[in-house]
Amino acid sequence: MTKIAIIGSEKSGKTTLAGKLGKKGSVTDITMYDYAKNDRVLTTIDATGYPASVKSLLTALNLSDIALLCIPPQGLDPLAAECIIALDLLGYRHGVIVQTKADLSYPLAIEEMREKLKKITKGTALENWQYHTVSTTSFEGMEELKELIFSMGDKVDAEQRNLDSLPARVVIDQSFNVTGIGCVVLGVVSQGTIHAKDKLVAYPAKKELEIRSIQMHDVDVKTAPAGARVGLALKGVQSKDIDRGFVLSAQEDVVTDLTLECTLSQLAKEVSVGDMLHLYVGLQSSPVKIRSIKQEGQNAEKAKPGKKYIMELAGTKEIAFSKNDRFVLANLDGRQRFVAFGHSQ
Ligand SMILES: Nc1nc2c(ncn2[C@@H]2O[C@H](COP(=O)(O)OP(=O)(O)O)[C@@H](O)[C@H]2O)c(=O)[nH]1
Ligand SMILES: [Mg+2]
Repeated sequence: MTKIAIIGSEKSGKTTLAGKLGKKGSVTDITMYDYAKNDRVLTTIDATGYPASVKSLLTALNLSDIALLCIPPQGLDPLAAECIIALDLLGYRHGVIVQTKADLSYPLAIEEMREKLKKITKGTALENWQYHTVSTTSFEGMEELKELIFSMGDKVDAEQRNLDSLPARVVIDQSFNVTGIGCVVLGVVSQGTIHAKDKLVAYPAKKELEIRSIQMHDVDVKTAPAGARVGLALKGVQSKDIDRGFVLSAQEDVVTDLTLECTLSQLAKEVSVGDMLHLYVGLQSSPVKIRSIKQEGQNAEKAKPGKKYIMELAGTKEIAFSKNDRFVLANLDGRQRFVAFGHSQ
């Protein structure tokens, strides 16, 4: 089961490409496309709410294992650069830089663009990503792109087998009520293995529940491994108790204020004590105010690009997380909105 996010700047050909990789399904601020044939199951997520919403971008990336970053012949613009910064802050491991609309370019220009992109992404999480050229008009490179996605998907699947024995966590992206069944949620098993009849808790609300049944791509299954996109019928909760971003797990930390060890992006603007930022973890977000900034034990007024700090953040809503989760901070008023990544102290 392979899950990919298609991201990039406006008019880079993302939605057209997503439409060629599967059948259009649910639409919120992300749009899902499904494909299933023989053993191959592919979910493609188009971050349709981006660039208006950075949350849409982070949601698509968090629900996926592989990112396709689309760059059209016009090249990199500030939004594509913002996507690269987001991928770097997330430490996003698997992806392809897709040079789109090949029919509007020519081989030498495509090659030059590739060399330029390699320079720009040097030292970032995208440093070793593969490049691929496609056109959804002439279909050049489309079959090869699918093969590339599936071979990367096999690699991701093999890696995810190392997560199967961890405590189960399911990240929820949709919750609704089905007549005669009750609360049904859709989400991704981010680690561990879930089974029908498992008793878990929905965080951050701390609602106890039982998994009544599990579906993977509309097929009933008894268990689902790490990486699976699942539909779960739940006992003990109502759909209104569960929102996008909730985590089903045996144990999570729940806080509104927290202290993060943060590393600012080289390409972020400095931030100051008292600034309002947005905090993201998994599919959750909360506005936060910077209460204090410390560098090597000393109080500081400002945090500067490329440097590491301990920041105390005062939030406005409860968020659930586990020890190794990666947080992202953004300044929604900025031109380039991503600021930092961090881990809880
Ligand atoms: N010539 C050409 N046009 C394309 C290609 N892919 C997309 N387009 C066009 O580019 C425009 C933007 O595409 P869209 O998929 O909506 O881009 P998005 O904003 O990134 O989702 C539309 O008019 C598409 O028809 C392509 O491979 N070749
Ligand atoms: Mg689009």
